[in-house]
Amino acid sequence: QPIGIFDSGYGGLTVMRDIVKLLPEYDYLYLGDNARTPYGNRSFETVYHYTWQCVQYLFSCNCHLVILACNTASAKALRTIQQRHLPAFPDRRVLGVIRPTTEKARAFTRSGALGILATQGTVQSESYVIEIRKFFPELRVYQQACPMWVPLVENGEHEGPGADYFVQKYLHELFHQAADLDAIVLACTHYPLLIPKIKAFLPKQIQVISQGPLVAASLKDYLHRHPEIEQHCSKTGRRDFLTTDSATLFSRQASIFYGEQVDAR
Ligand code: DGN
Repeated sequence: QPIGIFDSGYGGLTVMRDIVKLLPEYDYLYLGDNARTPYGNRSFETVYHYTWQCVQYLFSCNCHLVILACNTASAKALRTIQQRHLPAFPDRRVLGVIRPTTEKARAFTRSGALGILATQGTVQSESYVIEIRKFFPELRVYQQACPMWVPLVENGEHEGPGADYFVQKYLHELFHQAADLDAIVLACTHYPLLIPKIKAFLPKQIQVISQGPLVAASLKDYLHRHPEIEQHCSKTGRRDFLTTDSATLFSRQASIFYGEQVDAR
């Protein structure tokens, strides 16, 4: 009974990497919906429909706990899945990546101004703004969609000179909204791969927050607080990787995100 980790494609592997580092003893089953990626610009209905299909598949593989390691899916599908479907599955849970990030948001910033960089879909859903306001109404949240960053990473151009232009462009647009921003959250699974470029364009005092370690810490805490779910999570250290598209292609590309060789099925 592995812990299921779902993403629209490869990006969730950056989150899984941190989860596995912190909780290596558990078994994990990753599912990337590469055949239908990217989710970033798709409608609410489509993202919900695709995500629920994949969650059901992970349930059928005996996952009692599924992490939506995708911001777009967490923003557009998580709540509907939890409310509409989970009552029929009393011993299954689906968690996202937005709550583990937003509940820590106060610690990110001293000035009280926080930037959120994400896909168009995540930005339009306003999920980060709404969640942060719930916990920390005193924070000012500024969002910036970065639609070119996912394609740059997916095409292996994130370290090349072409990335400089778009990294600078979106950071410039974000800081144009509020000059006193002192922390930015990379609220999309792909963006940690752009960290060297992002940091190169920012003054040192600006904090750049990746979600992976936050999600991993939150999962550890969740498993501790929910023994009724934890007991269903097997611990043999196994990792399996599934994709809705070509396994060969997935295996070739995945190591960029996961940091080590992946053999997908
Ligand atoms: N995994 C998505 C996210 O975190 O928003 C990015 C990839 C995509 O589907 N656009």
